[in-house]
Amino acid sequence: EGVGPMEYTLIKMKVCDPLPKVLQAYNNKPIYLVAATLRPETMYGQTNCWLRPDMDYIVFETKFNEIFVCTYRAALNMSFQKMTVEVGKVVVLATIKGEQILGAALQSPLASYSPIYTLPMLTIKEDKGTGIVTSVPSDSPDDYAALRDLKNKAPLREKYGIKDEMVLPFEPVPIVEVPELGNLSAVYACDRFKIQSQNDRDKLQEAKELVYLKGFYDGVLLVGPHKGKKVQDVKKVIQKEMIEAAQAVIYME
Ligand code: A2H
Repeated sequence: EGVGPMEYTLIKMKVCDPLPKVLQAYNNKPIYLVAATLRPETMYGQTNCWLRPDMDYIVFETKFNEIFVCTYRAALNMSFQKMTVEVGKVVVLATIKGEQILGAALQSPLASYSPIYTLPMLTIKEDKGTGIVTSVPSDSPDDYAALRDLKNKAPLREKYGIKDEMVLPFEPVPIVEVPELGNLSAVYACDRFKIQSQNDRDKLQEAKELVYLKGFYDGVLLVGPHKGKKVQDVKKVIQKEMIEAAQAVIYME
């Protein structure tokens, strides 16, 4: 972790009907799960959204009459970044557990799959980002390992009430070509470091470093209007396009 604030892109993932029970009271406004990412240019490859089943999330309203779901900690940061009506104040509409919104259908910006579903990831940290993570298994070893766990382990799906059709049809999408690592660099890295599951923390760390650095410096986009351009040249451009389309916002912590 560097010194000073870190800039994330918050991706607004719209909750579709039928709304989970705990969100039904807010159906007169658009409801978003907000995911913090460092890689806005990879949103073409989203296959699902990760939540931690045992973690608390809050439901609150932004100053633009939208409902956001994320950790209280992140909401408070957002309020200081002028995203709520009153700076530094979050009006908590509800506190919910991640497990209460597992299996929800979402529409997420730029994703080629629609809808995608909220699925459990047990390694999400409470003190980073929003506690909600968008999943790009083509380019993120953590996401690939966790998605593969759910695909391979029916009991894990059953434990959290996840239906097969929320997981099995979703395959990593080739979106960035990385020299030597190919067009599914996270899949390549998980194979090379022989990662068995999302709990292989040390090997996943090595895989992440390899994929993240090479992806940023040498990656070339394979899809969308910026196809053929280098990741480092389009990251900011794609972030700006999503912000202008009200699909994303900048978030610092
Ligand atoms: B990244 P950093 Cl394609 N707990 O987004 C665990 N992981 C979290 C998190 C939390 N509370 N909040 C965010 N993250 C993930 C895309 C991505 C990401 C790709 C490749 C690498 C990558 C799609 N998932 O991150 O410690 C989010 O996943 C590699 C580090 O602040 C976010 O960006 O550097 C990244 O970790 C932020 O982690």
